[in-house]
Amino acid sequence: MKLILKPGGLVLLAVVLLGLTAIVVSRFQPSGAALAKGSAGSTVASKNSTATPTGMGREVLVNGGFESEFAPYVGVKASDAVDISGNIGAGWKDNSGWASLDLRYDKDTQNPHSGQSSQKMTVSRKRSGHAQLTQLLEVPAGTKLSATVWIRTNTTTGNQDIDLWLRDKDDVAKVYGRQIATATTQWQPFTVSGTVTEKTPAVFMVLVTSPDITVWIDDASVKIVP
Ligand SMILES: [Ca+2]
Repeated sequence: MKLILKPGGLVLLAVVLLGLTAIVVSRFQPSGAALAKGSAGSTVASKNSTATPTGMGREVLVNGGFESEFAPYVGVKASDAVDISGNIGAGWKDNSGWASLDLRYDKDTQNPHSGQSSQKMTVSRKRSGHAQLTQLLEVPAGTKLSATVWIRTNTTTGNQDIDLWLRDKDDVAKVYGRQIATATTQWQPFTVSGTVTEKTPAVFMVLVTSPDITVWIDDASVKIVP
């Protein structure tokens, strides 16, 4: 009797294993896909950072230097009023699909702050909303974060059209930190810090609020601090 059932048992075991594998894959995919948008390297880095949840001084951003591959913009556009195109650094994601503006992302190699490249954002014809470059931060509630990012613009005088945010991914009212960056044509570092209070992922956001501006971003960093 046992000999007759054995092949059936093996088939059942295989089905169960396949089912478990499907569940594990489906659970990991959303955060990985949201972070990487087609970059396998960033997905792996994201999982690695999740595997070590604590550690003072640990870098939680992926590809802050914009030296990894750039990938074509892929996102949901809420209406025809938004036109987003170009290439975004691996690990980063646009969140401007709900706005009414023209926005182009480019890999820039002319004048990076360090390395070989920086992220260029060109905003034009903005009528509502903001251009938003974001990256999810997989850290537990209670984590204090300190963010730094180097920014320059095409404007000759300092402007206040760039907003740095640390906030909850879903709840726009849960703002952990905010700093307005007065950027110029020269590379300058800007910082923002805050403590994560929610269990949902946090997000680091560079908001470009000007209706007509070009911004370059490089050497971003978000670290866990005491
Ligand atoms: Ca760089």
